[in-house]
Amino acid sequence: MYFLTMPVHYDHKRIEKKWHTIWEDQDTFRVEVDESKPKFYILDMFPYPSGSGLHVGHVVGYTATDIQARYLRMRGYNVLHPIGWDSFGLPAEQYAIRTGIHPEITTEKNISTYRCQLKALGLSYDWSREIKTSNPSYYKWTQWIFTKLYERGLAYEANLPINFCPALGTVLSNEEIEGGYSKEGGFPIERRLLRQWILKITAYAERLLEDLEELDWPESLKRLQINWIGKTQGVKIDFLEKENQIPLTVYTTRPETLFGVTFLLLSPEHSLVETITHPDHWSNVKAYQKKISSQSDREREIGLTKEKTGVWSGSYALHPIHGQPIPIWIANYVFLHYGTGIVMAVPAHDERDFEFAQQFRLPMQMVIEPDDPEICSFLLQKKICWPYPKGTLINSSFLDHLTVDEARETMTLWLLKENKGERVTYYKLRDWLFSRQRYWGEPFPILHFEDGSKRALQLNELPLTPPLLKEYLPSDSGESPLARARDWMEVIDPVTQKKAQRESNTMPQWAGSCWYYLRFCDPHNDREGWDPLKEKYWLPVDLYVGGTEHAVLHLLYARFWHKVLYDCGLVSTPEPFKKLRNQGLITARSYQLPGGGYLASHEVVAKEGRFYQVGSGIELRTQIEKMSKSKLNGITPDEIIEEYGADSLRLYEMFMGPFDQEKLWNSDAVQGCSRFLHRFYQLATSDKLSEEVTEEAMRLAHRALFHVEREIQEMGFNTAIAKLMEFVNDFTPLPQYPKKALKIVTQLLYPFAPHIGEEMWELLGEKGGLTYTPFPKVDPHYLIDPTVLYIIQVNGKVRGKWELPRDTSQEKLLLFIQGKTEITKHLTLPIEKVIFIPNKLINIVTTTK
Ligand code: ANZ
Repeated sequence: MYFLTMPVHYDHKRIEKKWHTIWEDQDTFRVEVDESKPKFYILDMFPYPSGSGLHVGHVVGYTATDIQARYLRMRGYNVLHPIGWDSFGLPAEQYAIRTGIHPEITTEKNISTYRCQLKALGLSYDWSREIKTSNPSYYKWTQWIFTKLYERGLAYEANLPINFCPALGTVLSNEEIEGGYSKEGGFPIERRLLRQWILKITAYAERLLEDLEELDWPESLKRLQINWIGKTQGVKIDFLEKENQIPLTVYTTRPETLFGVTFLLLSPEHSLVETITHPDHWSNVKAYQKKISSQSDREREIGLTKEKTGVWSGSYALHPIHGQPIPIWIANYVFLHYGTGIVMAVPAHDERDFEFAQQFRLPMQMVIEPDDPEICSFLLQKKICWPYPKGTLINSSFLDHLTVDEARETMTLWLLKENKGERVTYYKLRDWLFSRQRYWGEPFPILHFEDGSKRALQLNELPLTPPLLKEYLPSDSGESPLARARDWMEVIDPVTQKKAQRESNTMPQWAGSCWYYLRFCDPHNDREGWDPLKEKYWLPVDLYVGGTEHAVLHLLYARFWHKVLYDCGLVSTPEPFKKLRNQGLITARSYQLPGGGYLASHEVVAKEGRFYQVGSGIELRTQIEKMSKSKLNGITPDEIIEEYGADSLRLYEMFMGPFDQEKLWNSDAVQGCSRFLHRFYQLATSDKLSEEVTEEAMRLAHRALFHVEREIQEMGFNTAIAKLMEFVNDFTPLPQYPKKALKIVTQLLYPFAPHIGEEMWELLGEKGGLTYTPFPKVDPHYLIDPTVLYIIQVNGKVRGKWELPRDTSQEKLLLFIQGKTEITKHLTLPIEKVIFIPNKLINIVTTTK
């Protein structure tokens, strides 16, 4: 009996260490351009090496790409699978401010932690391509790309109202603030005017939109990008301020509602606010502007459904058609950077304007009548808004009786003819605020001369490294700490011999990640950012995997830079990332004491669905949320690897549920995966192993192959693993373990659990490792079922169902039936005819008497 033999212990520590050494010594995953092979470029969104190291949530994406990489190598692809570090960033600088320790030192320490963690997972990266964005040999090229943008007029300076955080001493982007406070540290934000570098991403709005179509990205993600770019087509209409005839141009997508305009709205930051405000109202308006200045546009946009605020300017504008005066207001829901920053308000047909009009008791004029008379009379009675662009025009002079669509076109043509309007396309996308007042970022390769002119540094002057500082705190004026290093800031330009000042701003963290996938093609090139031949071979990235937090900005910024490089003739594809997939979030339970303060899971006991502090017995509040260091609910891969090994961890991460969905972590469940690997390992060490092939074993192996391969291709990893488990269940009871069958399934296991995969391959008598062993091919013969379910009918009534050998003939079937009383009892009358459908059904028709 086979279970009498002692199971061989699956020693994950020994096996994983052994294979790490072999892979490292043999440089197994190192790749070079090889024109004889098809290429496949698999990229992870490279991490920011934070102080807390990796938690198991990060591992989901890394494991998925590793599975793909290992699978495709066996399929004969030349796979580029690199990793590096997005190593500029605010936390290291904040730490430097507190401790005086140079960010470089902190960053390097964090990187070694990350590197060890990733290596322990057995990820098949080509480590010879490791890069970090804060390395001068890397950011030399980030600076060089900036000079390309500058030369093309895509980088400019402007004084902009920005979100300034006095406590952090820096400008923050809209995404870095929440509710008027910085996300990092929770400090208050003010709006200030500062000289900034801005990148003209809006010049690429249309292409960024259009080219999305060709990409194999999740539809939801494309939609986010489409909305962010926010293309609209409408009309600009000229109004005049009554007193001084100051032109006020509004942007509308609904010109047909022009007769329904009852007031105009200006954005609080609009440059015309002061000019058009009546002097008696100026102090009111000014106070209002100050109040608004602490909120960012995006926040106001998100707060759209919330409170609408505003103030009257005391002035009027003249309606462009009938010339009646209409009041001009200032309102928080009008954005400076969208359209013209001035809106014609139509409260009867726009919900925002309706709410505003209600609040400030402003008049309403209905100009569209819904076609349903019931709704129409209801609206008239209740005096509420009809926001749908459907119905017939009323109260609108020459537009009366037209449908909304007809009226829109008629009004547009009228405005064009009268020279009172023009057609325009607008994008919600705004230019990219590209400078930060920080130390730990790429310095701008720019010299400012005394006469106001400037020059971008040439390639031979790069990299421009920042000065060594002792103090990293920005100055009170909001200027970057670099501005304090006078020796570094003030130079005689070697090219023009003129006195010059360096730029004290630095680039945002986004910069380095805009092009890192290009550097991976040729990471050690010191003459060029990348060799065009290597770029041509490797690009585009065939599969890009990362979290949804980068769904908009990183991807948009990287696509923008790529397109600029494409226009410069420096890259060969218009898009960088062909296929993209997002990993789902891993959540974990957090436990909080009633008075605040979190506990780690080992300090908690569970009883009947409730949770208590060990020792004290105090009941805890619990929540399922994103893993985080501060909530003590983060699990590190290290602790799981120590106990169960990397293969079990990898397998569990993939088995938890569909790759792109949110999943709840459960450390205890890793054990199940570990047990499964143990059982798998027993097969390869069993004395039932045989050189002979059995039909049954091959059938199980080929069926597993068929399903698992398909699932890998579809990123259906959890179902692939379920199939492997099914295989082990079905295979274990077999009397013999044909090696040939086991080898096939070992190759299937290898992408998921590569260490044990390699070890089993060796135990099965193979040499030379699995990485480049050709992947097995499905033999369709084994997919065909040897038995089929036959339905037996008598006179059209089902009397029985049996599993019988495939291709059983009619004669054999009738013979079989003769032995079954449950059928023969219905066959008392002579048989008239037999209807036989091979591999399906037999219907025996008898005479009626
Ligand atoms: C009159 C009108 C009547 C409008 C109506 C809408 C409905 P989308 O379609 O999202 O592009 N708008 C224009 N500029 C704005 C700004 N800077 N801040 C806030 N809102 C602004 O939105 C276009 C519509 O948003 C425009 O059409 C304008 O209101 C408003 F029944 O004009 B509409």
